[in-house]
Amino acid sequence: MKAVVYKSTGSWYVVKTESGQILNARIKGIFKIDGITSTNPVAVGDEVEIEMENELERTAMIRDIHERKNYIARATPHHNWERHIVASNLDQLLLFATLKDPKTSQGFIDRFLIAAEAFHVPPVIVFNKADIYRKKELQLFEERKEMYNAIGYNVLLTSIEKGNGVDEINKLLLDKTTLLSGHSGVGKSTFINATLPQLKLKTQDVSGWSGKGMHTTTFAEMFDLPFGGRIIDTPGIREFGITDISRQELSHYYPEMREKLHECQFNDCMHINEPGCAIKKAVEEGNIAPERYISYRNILDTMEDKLY
Ligand SMILES: Nc1nc2c(ncn2[C@@H]2O[C@H](COP(=O)(O)OP(=O)(O)OP(=O)(O)O)[C@@H](O)[C@H]2O)c(=O)[nH]1
Ligand SMILES: [Mg+2]
Ligand SMILES: [Zn+2]
Repeated sequence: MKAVVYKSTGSWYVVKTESGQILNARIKGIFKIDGITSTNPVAVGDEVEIEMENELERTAMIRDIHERKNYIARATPHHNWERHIVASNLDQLLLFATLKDPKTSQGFIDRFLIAAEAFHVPPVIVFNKADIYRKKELQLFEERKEMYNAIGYNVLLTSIEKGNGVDEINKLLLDKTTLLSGHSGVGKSTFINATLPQLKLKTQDVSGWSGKGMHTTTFAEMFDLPFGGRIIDTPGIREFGITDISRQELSHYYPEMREKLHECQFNDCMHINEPGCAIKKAVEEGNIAPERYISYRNILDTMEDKLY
């Protein structure tokens, strides 16, 4: 029987069958998926073959996994930088960021965008908590929006708590499977509650950000949207470790660099200080945002430390 994985705790799963039945499922024995070594063999979004175990208790056994259309993986420090499949079979990524309480760094956003490019899943960036932004943060938002729009990324400003932007996001979610990600405390679960009030997902209490980095959501979980589509809530992440990208390839995942790479004098140019580098020239001439080039160099440096 075919089913889709809606929740994964690492040791058990919630799956939904084609007829809409919700079951608790486990994996039988050693489960190996060809070509992929990850800390979790089955992820949210996976289509699986199940076998009923106990009708009364609504339990099932996962027997097999169907080929993934795509997936998002990240490296985590908890597992010696081994890769962890966050979710699979996605149409889009929704990155929640904030410019205050907590502040999402540009480096974090860029790492996320690199993953989106590498896994071929289009991203949208949402800057939430607009209600607490002052002049400084609003100005920074405008700069970021302009920078990311120029290279093809959609950027929104929302205040989920005030109900601003919820409809706008929902329009983007229609009939798609969307992975929601971002730091802890940026309002991911608050957004899902705004769209699906009957869920009453746990969100950080106190009014806002305690600064302690407490994670409220602990497992990835997918929800059906009433208007069509699905959204996956995930636990907040501190950093997005990039997997399976070599230093040489990194610039391919910057869309604004990708289109100029072939103009570099050397085809193994790393765009650091090689002669005839088209990327450095574009930065100097104002055609590539200096902030993006700086993030490229910073990420390149961390890759030397084998953080990939
Ligand atoms: N000021 C303000 N606070 C918000 C807004 N949206 C959410 N919050 C608050 O931010 C805090 C964190 O929200 P959550 O939805 O729990 O954050 P999360 O991203 O799900 O966090 P994790 O589950 O830990 O990853 C809560 O106290 C929310 O009330 C907003 O637009 N403005
Ligand atoms: Mg949450
Ligand atoms: Zn170059």
